Amino acid sequence: MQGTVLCGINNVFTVLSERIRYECRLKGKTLDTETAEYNPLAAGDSVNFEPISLNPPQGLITSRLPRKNAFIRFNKKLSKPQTIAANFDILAAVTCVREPPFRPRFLDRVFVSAPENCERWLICNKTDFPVTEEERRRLRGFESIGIKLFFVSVKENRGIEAVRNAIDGRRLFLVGQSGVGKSSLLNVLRPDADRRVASVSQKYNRGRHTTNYSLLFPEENDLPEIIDSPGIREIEVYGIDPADLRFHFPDFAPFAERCGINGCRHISEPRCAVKDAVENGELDNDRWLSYFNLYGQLERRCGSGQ
Ligand SMILES: Nc1nc2c(ncn2[C@@H]2O[C@H](COP(=O)(O)OP(=O)(O)OP(=O)(O)O)[C@@H](O)[C@H]2O)c(=O)[nH]1
Ligand SMILES: [Mg+2]
Repeated sequence: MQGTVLCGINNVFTVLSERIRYECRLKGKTLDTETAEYNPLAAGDSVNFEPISLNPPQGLITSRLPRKNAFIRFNKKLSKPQTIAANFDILAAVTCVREPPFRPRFLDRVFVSAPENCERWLICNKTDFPVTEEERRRLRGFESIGIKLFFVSVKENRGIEAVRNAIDGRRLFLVGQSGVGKSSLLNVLRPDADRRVASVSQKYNRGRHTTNYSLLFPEENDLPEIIDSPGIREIEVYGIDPADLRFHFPDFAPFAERCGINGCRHISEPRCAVKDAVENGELDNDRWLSYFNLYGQLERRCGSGQ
């Protein structure tokens, strides 16, 4: 049988197939996937499985079907790639400007890690807090690289309808730092979800995030299909050659054409038009810093063979 992985906790996976939720384990110790991964299956994966009982519904997963896409980060602690979600149509980075503070460079890393074959959204929640001109400018910058921007407040129920309408029957994946309100947003889009939310100070006191595993809420009763994920503290990008990183910064392209050196890395080369654009304010210095930091990270990892 085929089914969809809703979640996986300690190698027990909930697989939905024909409206029945099966509690599944892997058949054998590991799945035959291409690379050494921390988790071979993530919320959103399609799998083949053998049902072993119906009461309660249980099964054994035999293989993973080819993925359309995935959101993968490099887990530094485990030294392995970790898949947060798979097979989604829209990746929505959720952010806010206060509680927790705005971290645009974190968002840069999310979008660099996003697969190409999905729509990209940026949802700025908690707009009941004032957004400064500087913050607004940085947020608008994402629009210029093809990201759809929403301003919402779950607390004041503002902007939610626009998000709901834009989903349009597709699978939405919510990702972002802890405390920005991913689960709160999910709860208003899917009142049946009833996911636990907690204040940032509560999270801090508990020393961990409120949501601790990715969970897919499948399409039901005309409600949108959504994957909620645990807050990510850091994103180390994965699977990008440092030389290709510049293609993930399309706002650099119009300037890069004028660089003095063919294949300029925009790091320390002379006559670099990207650096010039940063210096004369045509390009955001913070965007270049993101690029510079990521370049270093990728190069170090390349050098260490990971
Ligand atoms: N002021 C304000 N607070 C909000 C808003 N939306 C959510 N919150 C609060 O922000 C806190 C964190 O919300 P969560 O939904 O748990 O955040 P999360 O992104 O799911 O966090 P993790 O599960 O830890 O990744 C809660 O106290 C929410 O009530 C909003 O629009 N405005
Ligand atoms: Mg959450």
